[in-house]
Amino acid sequence: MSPHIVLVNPTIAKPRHARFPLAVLSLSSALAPTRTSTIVDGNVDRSYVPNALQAIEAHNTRAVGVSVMGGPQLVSAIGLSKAIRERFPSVPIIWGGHFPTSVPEAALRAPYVDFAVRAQGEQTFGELLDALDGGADPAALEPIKGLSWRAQDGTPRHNPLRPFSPASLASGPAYERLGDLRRYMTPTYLGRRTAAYQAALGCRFRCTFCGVATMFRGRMALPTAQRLEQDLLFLKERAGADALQFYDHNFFDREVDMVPLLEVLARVQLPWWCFARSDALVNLSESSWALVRKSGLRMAYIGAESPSDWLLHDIRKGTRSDQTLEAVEVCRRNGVIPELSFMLAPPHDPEGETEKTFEFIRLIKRRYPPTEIMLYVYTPLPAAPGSGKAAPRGDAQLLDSAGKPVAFPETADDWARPEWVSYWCHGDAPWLTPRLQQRIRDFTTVLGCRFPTITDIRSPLWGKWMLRRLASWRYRHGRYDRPWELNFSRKFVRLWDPRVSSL
Ligand code: B12
Ligand code: SF4
Repeated sequence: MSPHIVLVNPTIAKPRHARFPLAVLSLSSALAPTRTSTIVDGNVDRSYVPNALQAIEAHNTRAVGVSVMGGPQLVSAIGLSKAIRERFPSVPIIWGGHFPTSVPEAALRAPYVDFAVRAQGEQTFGELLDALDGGADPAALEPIKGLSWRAQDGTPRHNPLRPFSPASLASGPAYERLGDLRRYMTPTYLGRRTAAYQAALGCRFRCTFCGVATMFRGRMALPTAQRLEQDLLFLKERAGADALQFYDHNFFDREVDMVPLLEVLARVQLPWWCFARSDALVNLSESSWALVRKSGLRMAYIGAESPSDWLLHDIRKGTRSDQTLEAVEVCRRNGVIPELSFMLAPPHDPEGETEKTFEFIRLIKRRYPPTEIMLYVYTPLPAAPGSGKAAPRGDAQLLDSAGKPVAFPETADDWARPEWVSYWCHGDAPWLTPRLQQRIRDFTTVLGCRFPTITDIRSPLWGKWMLRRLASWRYRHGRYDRPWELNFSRKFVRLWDPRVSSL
């Protein structure tokens, strides 16, 4: 048996929002049966740093794999990796996930990261561990596709990307590796025990702003209906799930391929939530919608992004604003709540586009008030090495609010600074003036109080009712500025922010 591997999912969410850590679960399954591994999950285990150190010590550990998304998880991953480096200087630390996939060079500049795995990790990780068994000779590292590493003189090397692989679809997640599954199925507005599940891999679109396009480069694969049914029945009958949150980047793919999967969902009968594109929903036939209704789809998260067709075209979204409106209408007719996400303040005209988006949202709310709205700031990331991702228009000349060129951080520690954590979370960008930041905050407050999200199951009903009443005159008259009374009241009624913790 080869030496042991410790896999860590650093904290990104509160325990009550923890979901199955699918990345480390998938890696752990891919390593078996030739390697043993321990999973340490910082979302359910607040002592995950000492516990990871203990796991390294308890076994003959060959390496530690750390899953890293930019934003708050990067901050957790840095703390963990520094602690490991200090205590076990010779144990290799391998980062994988969206952060090293998008900015591998920044990861490799950190003295506490030895290797960065870009995009899908299962095979690259296995090959890297084999190379480490043999002493990590550069000749053994060079052919490993998807790997970024440091040459002996310290220069970063980015091996070519690995082609897309549907291999991980062959078997279901090895949930037994997670111990008590109830920790991962917490109450949401969908049910008392909501399970996270990913059916398909990847996405066939290549929107320029999206981390998924960087990871999958326009490729996707669906599971078989049999595999889906097996997994969902396990979750429902053995694990006790009573609702499902699909993590598929874009659930509704080509209709002909989706029908067998929708039939499974209609049989399994669990209320569900998913990501979807407006064009796919608008083009779905009546018979498929009948299956969707039967299966219990409650909400579809749709990347509406912008009301401006030129911008949608520019970011290669492939949808139009009229399709957003049509999708809202078709969801309404079929009893599904559309959850629309918008990207505010694109650098070409931050104020103008933001105001236009606010008006579009008002139009949508008039047509179908239950529509949920998620507001983000447009924050394109630098193009990843070898991703072939087109740079967003004007990316090369991104200017901050003072007219100076925007310089992206060059190290992991710099990406962990609060302003860049906020950038990764789509919360702020250097080209936003303080005035525009305030305007976005104010609109978000008024809108969120006027239409408290249905996903918020913890705030008391009286509190939501009070905020709705307080906010209604502001919303009606478009008086968003300085909603001090709402900010004050929200100290007592803490509304849920699904942008931070999802459902
Ligand atoms: C679950 C999830 C969350 C959960 C995290 C829960 C957890 N990790 O336990 C929550 C809700 C907390 C979350 C938050 C955020 N998320 Co999030 N999230 C997801 C989601 C829906 C699923 C991730 C997942 O489990 N995928 C399934 C696994 C199997 O795939 P994977 O993680 O990519 O792992 C593979 C590879 O990345 C790699 N890999 C991963 N880790 C490792 C480790 C090693 C050692 C190796 C070798 C390889 C490796 O191998 C894996 C298998 O092939 C994705 C979208 C998606 N469908 O992927 C977005 C996504 C990852 N999130 C994203 C973002 C931006 C965020 C936020 C930072 C910002 C935001 N506002 O959304 C927030 C942070 C909010 C805050 N303020 O705190 C983006 C990332 C884009 C990018 N370029 O970074 C995504 C892609 C959504 C999107 N379409 O934009 N998120
Ligand atoms: S369709 Fe959605 S998931 Fe796919 S690349 Fe575009 S934004 Fe990303």
